[in-house]
Amino acid sequence: MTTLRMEEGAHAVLARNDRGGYTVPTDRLYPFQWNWDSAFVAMGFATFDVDRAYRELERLTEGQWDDGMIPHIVFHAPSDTYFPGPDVWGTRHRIPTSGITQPPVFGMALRHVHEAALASAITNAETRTKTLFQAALRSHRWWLEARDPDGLGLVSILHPWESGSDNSPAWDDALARVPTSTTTTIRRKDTGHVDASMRPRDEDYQRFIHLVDVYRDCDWNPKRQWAKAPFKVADVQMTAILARATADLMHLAETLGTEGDKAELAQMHTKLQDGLIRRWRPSLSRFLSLDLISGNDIETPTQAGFIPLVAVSLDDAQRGAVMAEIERWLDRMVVGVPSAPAFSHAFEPKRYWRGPVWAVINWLITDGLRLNGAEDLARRIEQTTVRAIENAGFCEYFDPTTGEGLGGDSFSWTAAAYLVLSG
Ligand code: 2M8
Repeated sequence: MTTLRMEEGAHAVLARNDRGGYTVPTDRLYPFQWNWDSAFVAMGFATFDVDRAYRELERLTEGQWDDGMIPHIVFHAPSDTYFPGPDVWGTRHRIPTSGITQPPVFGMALRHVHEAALASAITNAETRTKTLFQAALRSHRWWLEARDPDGLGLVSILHPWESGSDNSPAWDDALARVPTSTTTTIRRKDTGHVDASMRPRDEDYQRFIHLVDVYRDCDWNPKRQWAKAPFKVADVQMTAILARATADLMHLAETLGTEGDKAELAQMHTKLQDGLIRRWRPSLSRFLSLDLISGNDIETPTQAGFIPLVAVSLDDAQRGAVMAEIERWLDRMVVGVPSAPAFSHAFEPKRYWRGPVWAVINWLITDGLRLNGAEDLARRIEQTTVRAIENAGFCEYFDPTTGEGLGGDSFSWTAAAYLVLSG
């Protein structure tokens, strides 16, 4: 298909998944608004409809909690095709939401949308950006207070769903300590939409829901959750996205923020960058997350180890090492970067976050490679991603060994990634 036809196809996917100013990731499998999906989708909309891009972010902030947290799901309208729904979460927000969060791509998206608005001269852009900037700033404050109370310069996830890489092999050891017992009855819906072999296992769901039960019993209070959490990982992917989004907010603050905002953001940024730099492991050529319960580095190789490139400047030796390591992960793959490498014992090329390629992850990795001067490698990854989408369609994710499209189809963030990466 020509690029133009594909662009029209991407627009059609976003239109089909539009539920009135917000976009569901895909029909039925994910029938609500998801946090980081919407941030990527807003950047996709910004390539052709800046007003709609703003709406996506504005509708997400309707779910923002008074303490600043932007939840991982906003349940704008009821649907019975997804588990766990609002009744399981039992949060008390005006609009029902989940009780956990997701990677704060929001700040990156806001800068992107604002710059698109300046280029297209739409009215009210400054006011809209300012309101969203304040929402983003409140959410970044929440991250540091609630998820880095000990001042490590690293933010933690208390649930694998927060990472966005739900069943990543990186969580295997930490998740194995979480009991499989639940007070909530598990009624999976996902395996009714997608083949079970491509989804997390039942045992993963038992542990996921055990964690939801624990935090609901804490009344979703951040301090109580922190004290009770049986799963607590200082995640380099999350921290890198937060650091990068903070840099993007600093950029916006130059023209839209107060002196106080600028100073606060600069302080956050330094702290997060310092935290990330300490997680570099030269012997593995990657950044490692830290299991705060065992105190151990998480050495299992996953894509998360490369995401800090979006936030830190590598020195020459680090840049060469990362590039060589990524090349090793691409070896014999039809499309990379796999979410776990083929040489890992955990590699499963079709099972969700345990090997498949995700277009939005490649978007982050190529962005980080470019920031670090690795233009050729970035372009190569971008081109194979675009080709995989052209061959297989706007699928949720791709088998790196064959390029086969997997999971849900007509997927919003894959359409957004196509618009941005092929542009
Ligand atoms: C997947 O996660 C949800 C839970 O949040 C699920 O499987 O039920 C992940 O791929 C996540 O990163 C993504 O945001 C979400 C919606 O696309 O689906």
